[in-house]
Amino acid sequence: MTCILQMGPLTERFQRRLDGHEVLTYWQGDAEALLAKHAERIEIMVTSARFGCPASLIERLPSLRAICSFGVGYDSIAVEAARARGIPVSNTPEVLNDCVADLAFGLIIDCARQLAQGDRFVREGRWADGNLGLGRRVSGKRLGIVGLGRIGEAVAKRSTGFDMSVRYHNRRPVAGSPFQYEADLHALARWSDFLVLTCPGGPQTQNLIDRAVLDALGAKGILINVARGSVVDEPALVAALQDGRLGGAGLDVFADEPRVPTALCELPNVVLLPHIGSATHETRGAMEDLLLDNLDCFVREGRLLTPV
Ligand code: 8YV
Repeated sequence: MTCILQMGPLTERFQRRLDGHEVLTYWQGDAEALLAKHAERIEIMVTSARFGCPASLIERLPSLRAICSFGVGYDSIAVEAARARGIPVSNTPEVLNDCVADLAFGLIIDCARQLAQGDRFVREGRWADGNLGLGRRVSGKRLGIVGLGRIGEAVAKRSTGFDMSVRYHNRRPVAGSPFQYEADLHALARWSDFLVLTCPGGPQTQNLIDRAVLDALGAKGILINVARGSVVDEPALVAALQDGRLGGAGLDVFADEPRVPTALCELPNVVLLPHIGSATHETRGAMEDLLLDNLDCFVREGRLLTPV
């Protein structure tokens, strides 16, 4: 029986599939007492992009052999500290690409065509008094992608149905990509009608989208963030939207989730979502399956299927 430390709740179905292991639930009850009693025996950690794992916790678990995470992003997990101890970390890549890309496109269309605004307009009984103002066309526009990885590629694929032209910014050009690489992020923002963020979070991309990038995107530009809140300088974003220097924003992620700045909630040209990029029955099920497959493989063979 493997001793597993689980950092936060997942579905009932997931918990049932852990039957047969000893599962310690970190989020329930007194975490300190739990560690004092069991820290020495914990072999595998189950966590997620949301619950994370700090280096200080890894240090306290002398028998830890693997970390299995739910989600593709691992910026909240101390991967370097784990690596220094020879502890592999798995994530759940690929299975969520389509749903996150679908949501990015949903935000593009919502921001440009005012779906959420129009819905509020009808529900609040304002239609009888006049029409909703005009939105912006989506088809044929310029789509800039920051981070042409697996999810960025899925966003680019969807753009073909909208006859959009696509350019991207990465640290390095992607070999064999049909899309035009833009080494200068500001130039990409100036060119783009929609700038979609699909890059990883963490120190390397912290506040990558700052005031200068937002100004380059401009008063007609729309920022879409399905990556991490940390990628955007959030106060600079609020100021750009308030001043009308940026046209709009569709945000699924925030700097300090689940807290969302009140100033953002007060702006009409912003669509706000509670971090639901991967949140469909199908995709969350596939993410759970991949986490459990990693865990089973590690217990049986001592290796992970999708190590980061
Ligand atoms: C999830 C995510 O919301 O995969 C990621 O990196 O941010 C999302 O899919 C997250 O993993 C849930 O904790």
